Amino acid sequence: MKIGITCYPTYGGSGVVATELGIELAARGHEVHFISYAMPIRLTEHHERIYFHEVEVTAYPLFDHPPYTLALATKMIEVAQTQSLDLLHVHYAIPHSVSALLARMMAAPKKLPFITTLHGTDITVVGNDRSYLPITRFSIEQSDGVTSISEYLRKQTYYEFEIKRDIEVIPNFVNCDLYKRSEDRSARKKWAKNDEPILMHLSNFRPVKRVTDVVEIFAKVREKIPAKLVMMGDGPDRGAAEYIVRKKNLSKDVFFMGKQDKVQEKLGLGDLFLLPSEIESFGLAALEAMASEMPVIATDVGGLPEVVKHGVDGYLIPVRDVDAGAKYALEILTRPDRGREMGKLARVNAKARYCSNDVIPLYEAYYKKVLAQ
Ligand code: GMT
Repeated sequence: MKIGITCYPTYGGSGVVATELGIELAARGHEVHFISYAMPIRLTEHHERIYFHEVEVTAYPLFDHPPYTLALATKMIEVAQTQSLDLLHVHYAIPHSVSALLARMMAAPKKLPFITTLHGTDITVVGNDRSYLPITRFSIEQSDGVTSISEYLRKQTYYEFEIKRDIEVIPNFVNCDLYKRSEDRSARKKWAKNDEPILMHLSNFRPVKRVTDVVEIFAKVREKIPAKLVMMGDGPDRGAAEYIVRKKNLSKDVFFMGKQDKVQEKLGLGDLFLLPSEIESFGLAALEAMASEMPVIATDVGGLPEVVKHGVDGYLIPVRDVDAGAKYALEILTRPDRGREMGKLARVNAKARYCSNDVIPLYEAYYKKVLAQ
């Protein structure tokens, strides 16, 4: 198939999922055309059958807000026609599904179906804003296919938008061959000279991720045992997290790595992953950590209970409850095996349900179903 994929190319879960999906589809012989305003951040290497088409938004003094949605629709139809695309697959409803809808209308009488994949904040935060709700609902209803990355998000979409149409749950996935525990344990020394336990966090540091809670949990752990914290990613709350680290005299124990590519190389070195988000429709970073054999402490919200099983491959805590987070972290890290058994189970569970080898065929089958409609 020839598939046009649109996503936010920046540091965020939906862009990561879209990019990994494109890479996996291309590896399975499909031709993939990314259409966005910049190269997706995880598209760092050359891949056969993957192409990138940049959307340029013309500036004009009259445009206080250059019309990206229209420029994207124009690029979509141009790529669809010149590359003979079979379908468009947009990730994150706003504004991508609106652009795809316009492109489909422009393509008529030729068929150009589009699928919208809902990721989370497009429904739970942005889409639910009254000003965006009607157009988001409309573009979801008009999509030829709609998928959601968790059961939670599917239910939430029905509830918030009162939508009647089918929504297929196709969960997020991880490449289990790429994401695994690192054999090179000496690489841990750059953070933990004396082989202290390493806690990790990976996100876009937006307020919803509660990165300050990550630091608070770590500080409580550090009061009891030697440990290190590796913070991967960047975003608005990094300053606040760094401030707490300095205030608590933890600068020697906490490493702010900034935005990372090849996160799998770092995740494979950790002992415990923290994801104390306010809301999370899935929690892709938790899944990547589990595949890397790290137990996960996450909040008991949204789609996270679908990914992390409390007491089995990690623990679920209430939002803001840093005491519970620290208690469970210490319970895991002071075990004689430092949580290795739990970490191994995390990988077993991740592999059982979320390996790309099993999930990508679900997308392929869904594409075929939509094309046959
Ligand atoms: O919150 C983010 O990381 C950004 C956001 C996005 O769309 O880029 O992430 C959402 O999509 C991810 C990939 O499907 C999910 O793993 C995240 O749980 C979801 N974020 C929220 O629901 C807050």
